[in-house]
Amino acid sequence: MLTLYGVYRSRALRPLWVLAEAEIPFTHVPVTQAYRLAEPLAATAPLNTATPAFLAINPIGQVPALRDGPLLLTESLAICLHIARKFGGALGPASADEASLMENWALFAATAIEPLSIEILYVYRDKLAETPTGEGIVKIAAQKLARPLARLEAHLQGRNWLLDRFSVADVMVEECLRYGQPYAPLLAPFPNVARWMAACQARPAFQQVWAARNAEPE
Ligand SMILES: N[C@@H](CCC(=O)N[C@@H](CS)C(=O)NCC(=O)O)C(=O)O
Repeated sequence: MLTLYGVYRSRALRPLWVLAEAEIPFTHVPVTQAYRLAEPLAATAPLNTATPAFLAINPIGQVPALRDGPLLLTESLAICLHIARKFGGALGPASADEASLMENWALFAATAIEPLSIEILYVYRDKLAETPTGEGIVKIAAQKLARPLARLEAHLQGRNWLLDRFSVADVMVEECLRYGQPYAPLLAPFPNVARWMAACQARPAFQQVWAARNAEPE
């Protein structure tokens, strides 16, 4: 049985979505980020990323983590790839080349998208979007995202999904790009990307994990 550590309001949402897509049974341990703990959240989160019990699982003290028998993984996108490859049927690769393609999209998401989109997320999370500093950070991040987004836009021309079907590649790239969505103008020049994001987020499994996320305390 798989055990996934991490609340829905974290990068654990990525593997939780993959698990929901493929209806894979698993044990969920909702570990909360220690930095988010303040009353009343603390009362509902006895296990958090700073507790010794969790640090024994992931010494970096971050979620998600996945245990699959003797295997322990602590990177969200590696966890997504592992679940999809081993248990995910068509969500995972059907050939060695597809496995390479999915890894390519994982690294694109982690290196070209997430470091910039998360800058946008932090500005909105910290309610700085209306300040000159916040506006500056968002505009620069959006400018830098234009290049990877143009690449994504061209790839999605005439395609519904990143591969020839919905797969873990879509989950990984969508989830990394979602952090930039609070800045509405971000996707305006990229209609294929906007259409694909909407299609990803309309999937019943995404809706299911998103509802679970929204049911958690902020
Ligand atoms: N590279 C890691 C980053 C994980 C990460 O930053 N997790 C955050 C939650 S989304 C966390 O656990 N933060 C708690 C902390 O850093 O103390 C991954 O993608 O799995």
